[in-house]
Amino acid sequence: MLTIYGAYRSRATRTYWLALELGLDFTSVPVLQARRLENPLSADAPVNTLSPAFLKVNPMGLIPAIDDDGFVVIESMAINLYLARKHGGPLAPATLKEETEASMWSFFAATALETEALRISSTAAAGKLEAEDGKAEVAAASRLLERPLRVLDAHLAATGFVVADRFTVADINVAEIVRYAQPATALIGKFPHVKAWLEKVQARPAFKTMWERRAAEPA
Ligand SMILES: N[C@@H](CCC(=O)N[C@@H](CS)C(=O)NCC(=O)O)C(=O)O
Repeated sequence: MLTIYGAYRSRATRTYWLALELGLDFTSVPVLQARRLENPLSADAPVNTLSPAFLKVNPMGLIPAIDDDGFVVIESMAINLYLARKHGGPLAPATLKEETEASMWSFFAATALETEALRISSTAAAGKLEAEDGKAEVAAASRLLERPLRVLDAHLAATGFVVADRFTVADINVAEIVRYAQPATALIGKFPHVKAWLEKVQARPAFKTMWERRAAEPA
């Protein structure tokens, strides 16, 4: 049995989206980010990233984490690459080169895009996109995202997908990071292939199911 520890309002979305695409039978154990709670260690606090029971699963205190029949994996990119490889099918890399490209673009997204993209999503979540300090924050993050997004845009121009010419786990891993920058519409508008690809992958039924579940969680 596959258990996913996480919350739909967290990086666990990428794992939930993949699990839904693969049609996996999984149990979701809700684990909230400790920073959302006033007193995460109080006896009546919901299970969170600082709860002793969860720290036994992931001593880093971060979500997502999975337990697949006793095999525990942390780090969202590794989790997704593992699940895709295990379950195969068109979402999984089919060759060593595809597997390497899937890893390459996943690491690219996690290292070249995620930090700055999260600055944009945090600004949007704080309702500050129109405030002066929010605009400055988005402008600074956008400047740093231009180069990697230009590289991704040029890459997507070839097939419209991150790896090969079909939708794979790599699209999920990269799209769920680029999504954090989506509130910066002027930035995303500069990259037509990125914009079209995001619209295409976010129209998938599994994404929509994940998104509805996310919306059902308290903000
Ligand atoms: N590199 C890790 C990062 C995981 C991470 O930072 N998760 C956040 C939620 S999005 C978390 O658990 N934060 C703990 C907290 O805020 O208490 C991954 O991709 O899995």
